[in-house]
Amino acid sequence: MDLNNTQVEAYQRDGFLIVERAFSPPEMAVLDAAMPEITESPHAKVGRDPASGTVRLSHGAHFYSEAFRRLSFHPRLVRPAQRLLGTEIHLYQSRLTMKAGLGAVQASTSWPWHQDFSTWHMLDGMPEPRCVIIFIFLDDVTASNAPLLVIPRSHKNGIIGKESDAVKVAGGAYPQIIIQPNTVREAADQGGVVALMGPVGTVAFMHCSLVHGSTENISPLRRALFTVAFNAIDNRARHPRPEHFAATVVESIPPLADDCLLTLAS
Ligand SMILES: O=C(O)CCC(=O)C(=O)O
Repeated sequence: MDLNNTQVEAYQRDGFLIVERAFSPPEMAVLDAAMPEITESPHAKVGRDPASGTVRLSHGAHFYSEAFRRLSFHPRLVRPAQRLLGTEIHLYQSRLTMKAGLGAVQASTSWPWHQDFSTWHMLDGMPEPRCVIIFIFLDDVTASNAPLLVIPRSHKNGIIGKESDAVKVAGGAYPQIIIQPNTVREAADQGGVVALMGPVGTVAFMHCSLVHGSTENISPLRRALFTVAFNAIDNRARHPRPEHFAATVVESIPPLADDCLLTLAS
């Protein structure tokens, strides 16, 4: 999958781009079958919601799940990321964020407004916001099941949160710089708010400085996103956290075939 000039311009202008059905139903079935490798593996770095016990966040599945390794290095993700960043890239991080549905009253699967780059800059020493984040929709994402919300064009304002506003998120997994309400309002006055929605197999490309967040999923419909973050190869983190959070070994991407998910099934 190659992006055309209009798509690249839209990404550069808005800070995000949605490509519907980038992966076919048989490919998504391979990934769905592999989900327990993340949610039930004793080796997975899983963050559970303390109140409900449901899996909320898990980093680094590309290290131990063959299906998610193939997804993470899939040419339909790697080639567009190379084009958007205009350089060679490495895989910085992969993660699953899941909202199991029927959000328990005390549980929270919401994500406050934030920028991923500010966290990576603070915790890992990523020098510049030259990283593209790609969400692969493991479920249909609709207005019902708490889609990711983004503020278009907010990637152009640099880091707009303060380190003193960092709070632990996802059941205490790591600190994240939260953007204060007035700042969110100012950004949304300029760019509005857009929900990233689409059928299973859709992918959304997002600039690592784009302001985003999401609400609790009280619907009975699961909403799981697998996320890969590709970083420019010359933008390596100066003091990365452990490998499942931030690549400590910066390696070029192995070439995989376009049908690599289907061949795993057979
Ligand atoms: O899954 C979500 O709704 C939000 C996840 C998120 O904000 C992130 O991965 O940075």
